[in-house]
Amino acid sequence: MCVHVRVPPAAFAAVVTRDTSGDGRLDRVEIHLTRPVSVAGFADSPATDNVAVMCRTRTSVYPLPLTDIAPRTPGAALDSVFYLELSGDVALPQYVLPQTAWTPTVTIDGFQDITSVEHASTDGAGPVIWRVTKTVHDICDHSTDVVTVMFSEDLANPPGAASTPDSVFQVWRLDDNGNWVRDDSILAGIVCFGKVMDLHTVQFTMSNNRNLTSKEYFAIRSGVVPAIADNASMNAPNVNNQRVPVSAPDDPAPSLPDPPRSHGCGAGVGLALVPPICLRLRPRRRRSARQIRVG
Ligand SMILES: [Ca+2]
Repeated sequence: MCVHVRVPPAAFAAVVTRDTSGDGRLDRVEIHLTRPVSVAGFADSPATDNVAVMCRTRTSVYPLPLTDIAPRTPGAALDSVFYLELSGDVALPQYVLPQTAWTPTVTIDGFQDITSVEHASTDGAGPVIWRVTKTVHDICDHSTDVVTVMFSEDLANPPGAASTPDSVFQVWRLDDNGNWVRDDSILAGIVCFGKVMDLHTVQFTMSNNRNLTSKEYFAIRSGVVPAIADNASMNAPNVNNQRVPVSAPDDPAPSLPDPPRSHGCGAGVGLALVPPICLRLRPRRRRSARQIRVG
């Protein structure tokens, strides 16, 4: 008598999101199975039609289309870890949203070797900077400029009074040849962050009187102490986390200044004196002796 024993399908041991490009959007979901399965049977291109990656936010449901399924070990006949590569099409509605906190569900149908039970992913994507905005209060006094930095997700410990901006951020600029040049010195001397707006938004004032422009780009320093990490899973930023240009308004027309404002974030910080009006006077040209008409 011949007895056939059917091996149960592999189940999900873990499903983890990735943002390998560091642009704040998910570009990979990594699935770990409880046992190796045939790479040829699962990772063939038609398989993408049978795999659904779906993210449900509070307001919408976003399908995340696949472009490829790849085994972790190139060339292997069997593997237990596969990369579901997600489309980075900018026309997708979710492209405009930060996704590093998303935890989509994965469903795989039509493969005897793999369970068809839906599985939620865990957050494996580190935070990135999503937006940097400079607010000008007095065009004659850059030390009153306020910089607001929004991250792509909540942080475990947003930088505050104990951190300096130049210890948290890198500042980059594109030179005339299109090459990146790093210059963190533009933040030197700013002693702390002035305000933590919420878990993903912080502010500081350009108390060093330097002029931050839209030519400067911010990125997160990787490996900073205290480390920047997301609140969900303590994921650190990628080394290649994206560089975001400062949104700085054009120089506004001269106007009456705001009332004096505080520059700092701790005890003992005084008020800045703001001049009542900003006038730039050009020296009067004196007439030379030749220009004096006689008679
Ligand atoms: Ca995250």
